[in-house]
Amino acid sequence: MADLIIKGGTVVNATGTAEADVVIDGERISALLAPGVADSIGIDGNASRVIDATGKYVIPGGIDAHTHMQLPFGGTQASDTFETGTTAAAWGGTTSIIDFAVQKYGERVEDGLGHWHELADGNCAIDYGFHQIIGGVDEESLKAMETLVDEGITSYKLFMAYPGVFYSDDAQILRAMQKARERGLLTMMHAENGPAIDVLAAQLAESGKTAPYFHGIARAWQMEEEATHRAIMLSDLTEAPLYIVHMSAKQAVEQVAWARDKGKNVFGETCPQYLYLSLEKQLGARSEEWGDFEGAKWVCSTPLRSEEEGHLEAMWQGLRTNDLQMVSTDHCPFCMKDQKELGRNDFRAIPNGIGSIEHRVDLLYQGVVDGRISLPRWVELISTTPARMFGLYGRKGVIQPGADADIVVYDPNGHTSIGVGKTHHMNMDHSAWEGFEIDGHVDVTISRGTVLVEDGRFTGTKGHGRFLKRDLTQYLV
Ligand code: DUC
Ligand code: ZN
Ligand code: ZN
Repeated sequence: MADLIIKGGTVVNATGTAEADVVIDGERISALLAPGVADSIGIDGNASRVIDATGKYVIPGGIDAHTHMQLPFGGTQASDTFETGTTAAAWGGTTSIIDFAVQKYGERVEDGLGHWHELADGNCAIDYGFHQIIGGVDEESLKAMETLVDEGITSYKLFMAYPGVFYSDDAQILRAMQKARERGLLTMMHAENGPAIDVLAAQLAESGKTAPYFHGIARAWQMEEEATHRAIMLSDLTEAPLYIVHMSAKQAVEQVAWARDKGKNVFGETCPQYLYLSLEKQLGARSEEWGDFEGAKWVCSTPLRSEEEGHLEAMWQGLRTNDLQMVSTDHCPFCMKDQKELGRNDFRAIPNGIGSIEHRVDLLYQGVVDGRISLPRWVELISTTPARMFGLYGRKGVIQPGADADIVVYDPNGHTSIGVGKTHHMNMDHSAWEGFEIDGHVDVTISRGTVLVEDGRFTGTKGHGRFLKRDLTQYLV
């Protein structure tokens, strides 16, 4: 009769909670039943499998809308492959990712996208979609943007940072936004003033300030606030909706709040590292093994910011007030050995990025335990809003009949220790989250009706994950 019933749990959607049994047929949810109904109509005895979720939350699988598997960066590439990264994601309760296909400067967009399919197709343990990085805005790439929607790619990313690598100037941004407005694409922006940052970074390095800590000093909050404001004004002019990625400065969030109060279609994303980790605590760290260089583990852009200056608190507040709508990881792992080490003598050569894909669902749940967000808001942040923002809602992001059976059984009485050493499944020789203790645990992860993780074992396979052709953002209609 049914293939799988998840029984006795509390179903949590973004709209609230309900005691219900979830019935799954094939890859989809077929029914939600009030407690006792499955028994009384006899589905229960006939189901191929019953998972007991008594005392646990049954939530839609996490959607991490900002990941960088195998991103070429700083003379190396992000250390997770699509296989290792999506396997780690499943361990942590994430059942879909949206990764960034890269068009490098001088490369055709179609070729960059084709390469990304070669890397991902057949290798993912969970479903995956792509945003498109446009690394060089010119006549050819503007033309290529016209067909992205047909490929199921409804969002693209520009960089106001990284001159000489991914950087776009204001004229290029304006032209890309005009094209995005025409085609319905959502513009995602890395909003930091790259040219000014590079001057500051060079001045610091030349005066002998080469430790990882100075990465955070060079990438001052003013650089994020200014770029965020400039992106908002260009979006306003072109009427192209705007999504600012990985926000960490409270002043930049104020810019987004200002734009939203004026009714503009501007959205903001932050990441777990900007909620929990700080410039003084992590980048000021010392260890016997790495000395001053320990801080390289936390070199990412935008940078970790000062807790004393109130940036971390402002991110939590933005999530409460909905001035920030999204929490993605910006998962971009690099090992210390041979990768972060490249910048041992100069922070400018440290590849930028932190690996968190396995921990996002847990880290946000800790926000519920700590009284910072509600249970439904947790689900909204980890799953429902990413689904709506990036054209997946209905299929993903909700537990309801007809939706894909992407489901996590989460134990609020369980515990997750992100201990020292290899207590995670990401392809990294360290963890940015070492020592974190979470008052909750991902017990079971299910993707389209297939159990990927249970009883502390991974039972999924690479190649299970399918490419997600996405609709236009559902946030504007
Ligand atoms: N920031 C990072 O930390 N890593 C990858 C690219 C980016 O913008
Ligand atoms: Zn970025
Ligand atoms: Zn990124």
